[in-house]
Amino acid sequence: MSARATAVAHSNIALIKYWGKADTRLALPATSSVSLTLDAYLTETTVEWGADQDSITLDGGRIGGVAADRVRRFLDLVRDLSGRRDGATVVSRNTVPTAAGLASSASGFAALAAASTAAAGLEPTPRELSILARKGSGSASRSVFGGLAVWYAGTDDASSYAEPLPDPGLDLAMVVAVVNAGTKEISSRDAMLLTAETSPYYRAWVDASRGDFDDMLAAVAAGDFTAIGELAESNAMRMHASMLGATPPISYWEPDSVRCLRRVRELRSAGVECYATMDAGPNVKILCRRPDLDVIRDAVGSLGVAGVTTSLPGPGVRVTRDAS
Ligand code: 2P0
Repeated sequence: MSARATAVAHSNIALIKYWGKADTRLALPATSSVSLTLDAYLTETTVEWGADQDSITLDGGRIGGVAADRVRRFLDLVRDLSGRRDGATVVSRNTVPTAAGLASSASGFAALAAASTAAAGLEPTPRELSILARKGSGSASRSVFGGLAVWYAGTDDASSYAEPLPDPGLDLAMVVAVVNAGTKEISSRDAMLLTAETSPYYRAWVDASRGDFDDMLAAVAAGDFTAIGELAESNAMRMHASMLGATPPISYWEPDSVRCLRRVRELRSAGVECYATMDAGPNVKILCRRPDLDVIRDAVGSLGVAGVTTSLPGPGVRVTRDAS
């Protein structure tokens, strides 16, 4: 049987953020989160078992160091599940700028989870795949699913998984203002740890985000776009506030980030309903409804930022090829 498979996964942007772990060893988050999977950014990964040792190629270049160790440790999990003892050749291609706060690890580990298990002859359920992807990168648990997804924090390995959140015809869309697609100075993994260990605002973040999560589920169920947007924006600002309280302080913001946030407020004042969210990077993601995509893209584009991308909700992870 072929020991090779290719999978495609899309990135996701959290509307209620994951920022901090309850259990580092098990990769359990401190809080539950909600996200929107985007069609604009994806990772395609091919895994072939049967090598002497693991090798990892990303966007045409062999990777080593910490990034390769992280992939190897993930492949160890798949070896444990499948009983394989051989190495894997991993070839991955990103349309997401890697490590720029555009959720490259989310699409990356979701695609790796699907390709590596399919290539090993495993047939995980979507929930099992979400649990596995979580151990590569927390946000990857959500990229297993398309559209809106909810990741329950859980209390142990089996109860920390994502699943689709029914969308009552919200017609959601997102404009991504790329302020800087370069690699960030501090990884989200290190930044959330530093925040949890040193910020006096971390506990407040956890408490507030738990309330935001419950309110977001209610807002989605009610199809209330205004409540969804207001919650997403305030939850993101609260996450960044918790980082500013760390020692040393963490700030991913750049001047153009602030200009984009201001433009979002101006658009709202002008009657275009849209809301901003930011992750572990300077880029600003603007949640809106599909008919407003073009006017928002033009309004943000006129600021002269590095790039503007529009996106509709994207699909869940899928295995696209398994023949060798
Ligand atoms: C999120 N982020 O919910 C939050 C908001 C960044 C800001 O999930 O350590 O790369 O691999 O579990 O998933 C980024 O964190 O961290 C992230 P690990 P991950 O999308």
